[in-house]
Amino acid sequence: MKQLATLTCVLASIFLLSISCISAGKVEYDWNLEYKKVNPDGLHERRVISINDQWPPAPVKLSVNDTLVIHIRNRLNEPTVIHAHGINQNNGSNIYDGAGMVTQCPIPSNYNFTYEFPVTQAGTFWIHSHFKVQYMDGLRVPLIVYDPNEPFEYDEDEIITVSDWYHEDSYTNLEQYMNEDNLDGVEPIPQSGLINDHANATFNFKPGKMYRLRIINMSGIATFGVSIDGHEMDVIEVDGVRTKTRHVRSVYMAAGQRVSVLVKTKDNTGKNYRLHANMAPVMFDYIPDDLQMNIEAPIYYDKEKPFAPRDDPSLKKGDYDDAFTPPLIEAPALKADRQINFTIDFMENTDGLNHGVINGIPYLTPLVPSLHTLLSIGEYANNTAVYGPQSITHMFELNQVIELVINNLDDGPHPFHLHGHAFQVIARGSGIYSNQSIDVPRNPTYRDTIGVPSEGYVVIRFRADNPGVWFFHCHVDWHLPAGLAATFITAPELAQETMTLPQEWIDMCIAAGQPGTGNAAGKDGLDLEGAPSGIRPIQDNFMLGAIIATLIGISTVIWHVWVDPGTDDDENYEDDQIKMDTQPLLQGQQE
Ligand SMILES: *[C@@H]1O[C@H](CO)[C@@H](O)[C@H](O)[C@H]1NC(C)=O
Ligand SMILES: *[C@@H]1O[C@H](CO)[C@@H](O)[C@H](O)[C@H]1NC(C)=O
Ligand SMILES: *[C@@H]1O[C@H](CO)[C@@H](O)[C@H](O)[C@H]1NC(C)=O
Ligand SMILES: *[C@@H]1O[C@H](CO)[C@@H](O)[C@H](O)[C@H]1NC(C)=O
Ligand SMILES: *[C@@H]1O[C@H](CO)[C@@H](O)[C@H](O)[C@H]1NC(C)=O
Ligand SMILES: *[C@@H]1O[C@H](CO)[C@@H](O)[C@H](O)[C@H]1NC(C)=O
Ligand SMILES: *[C@@H]1O[C@H](CO)[C@@H](O)[C@H](O)[C@H]1NC(C)=O
Ligand SMILES: *[C@@H]1O[C@H](CO)[C@@H](O)[C@H](O)[C@H]1NC(C)=O
Ligand SMILES: [Cu+2]
Repeated sequence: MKQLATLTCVLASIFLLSISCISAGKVEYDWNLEYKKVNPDGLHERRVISINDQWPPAPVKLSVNDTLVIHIRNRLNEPTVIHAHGINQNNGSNIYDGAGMVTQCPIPSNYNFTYEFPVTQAGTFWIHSHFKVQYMDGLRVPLIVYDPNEPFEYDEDEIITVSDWYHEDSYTNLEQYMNEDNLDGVEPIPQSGLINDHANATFNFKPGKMYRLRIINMSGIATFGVSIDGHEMDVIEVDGVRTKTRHVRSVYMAAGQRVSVLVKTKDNTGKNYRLHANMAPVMFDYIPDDLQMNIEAPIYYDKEKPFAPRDDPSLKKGDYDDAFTPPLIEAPALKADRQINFTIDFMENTDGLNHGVINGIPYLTPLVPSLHTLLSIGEYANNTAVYGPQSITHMFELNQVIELVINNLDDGPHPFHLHGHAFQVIARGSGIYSNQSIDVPRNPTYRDTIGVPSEGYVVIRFRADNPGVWFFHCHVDWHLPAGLAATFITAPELAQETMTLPQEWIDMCIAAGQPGTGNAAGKDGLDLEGAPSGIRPIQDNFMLGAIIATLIGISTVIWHVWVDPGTDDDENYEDDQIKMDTQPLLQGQQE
């Protein structure tokens, strides 16, 4: 059987049929990672990470219940690690989650490594590097999981990616960002926005058809509003979760989020239209004069025909809400067993750098990946201390329902992503959440990435039903090395019983000169000497009291919404404020 599959692969390669080899539920890819020079915005040539000498890389496609196999050959002169964003890895495949120094050591240069895991969720996902800020060097690929029993009907299925684009490589940008001269934490501003990884992407629509457009936000930082002139859209999926059909004129998405919409095309080919992807200014500390915030791509019915006029921007204001897209399969809000309260902020720390902090502590990467620690530390695995003084570890019992409150004191929004689970979005609002009464939705949004508004909060709930180690972090790529991350561990004893740490994983750490087993310091038991620690905000009590007093004072003021209200030159979001507070969640019941 295996040989037959190999033969099919060989034949497929000879006839250049496909780079994937599909056999008996196994979908296999060979990825040769190398550098390549590209110029997708036509403004500047730069080095990217290519897959099989191709950039943008071809999307990964498979069907639900297939096993995805990716053989990585790292021919870069830097390490890498690959994460399938939104895939829950809940079939004992935690070791393939690909979060650098959380579930594995990065794959060293000139090293081969194979990912292999079953995929039981259908929908729109993406695969990206989870090593430092490397995905902004182009190592990011759509991952589409088809369902033979798809409940929605459509004729065509297309991918639209939106992303920001930097001319500098990510290491140069990171050096400038995490720098003593950048105490305000001003993030690098991209030079362009790309649709399908190109400045001049075009689309063709056939008349009288139903299209499913899978929109994926692969940005490092930019948030976009996406719309099509003259066409309406029905949201049917967020983050790999089918939703009740929701009629909108535009969708906006934070980094990491995905939305599928159904679009009925015109029944004649008389005109062509434009797809818009407008970057929301709220994510940027400043807007350079030469940055094109509003990008467009033509949608052709017939290239000979004229374009329809652009829509009146007022049609497209904020009718999509990433916290209010109830799932198709209704599920009431989970009853929380335990509450965890994360207060997040950015501030100067004792190392002279601006860090993101959770309850006053910046995340520091342990010397041993946390999953390696769990699987090699024996009876200490249920002690959060062994994962490191600053890995911000929280431990859950199997099937405990966790209510996680994220209070954001920062004046920028942060899209948070949980590995290994989707979560229910219970509430989102301005100011501080401190158990005040909220209208709990009847059928809460269920997704894996949610925007936490500036100076606002989000309350999410999830069932800790996935034994192992799961990263929880801001998906603004710059904020990961800045420390806006935490480690969640579920049922460590059960994880030890059901998983083993393969020698190959340990070897990869050793090849990089790091310990592959033991606690966060690579030692036994509770001896944590040498584990990264000691970086703390300079204002020790981090002025929480003062900041909260201010926040409570302004909590009645309409806040910066997650989707930015816009500036004068941002035609699609000219409304100054969109009041979202708890409004979208009102139709729920008081719990
Ligand atoms: C996009 O099209 C414009 C106008 O035709 C052209 O000047 C530019 O070079 C193109 N950009 C790329 C990246 O092909
Ligand atoms: C995938 O597997 C699950 C569990 O075995 C099964 O319930 C489901 O019907 C399968 N889906 C498809 C499309 O084969
Ligand atoms: C694999 O995933 C399916 C679907 O989530 C679940 O029903 C099954 O129990 C999982 N198997 C293991 C070994 O975790
Ligand atoms: C990695 O795999 C390739 C085939 O894909 C092989 O040619 C190469 O020798 C392998 N390298 C190492 C270091 O094992
Ligand atoms: C993608 O996410 C970023 C960061 O949150 C955001 O600024 C950008 O607008 C998003 N793009 C889209 C199309 O929503
Ligand atoms: C941790 O595990 C040890 C033995 O494996 C057990 O004695 C201890 O009670 C556990 N502690 C907690 C907090 O679960
Ligand atoms: C979370 O912590 C913050 C800061 O200490 C506090 O103001 C807030 O009331 C807490 N919220 C909850 C739900 O405990
Ligand atoms: C909020 O409720 C939780 C659990 O009921 C409790 O532990 C916490 O102290 C409360 N926080 C505040 C600020 O009331
Ligand atoms: Cu962030």
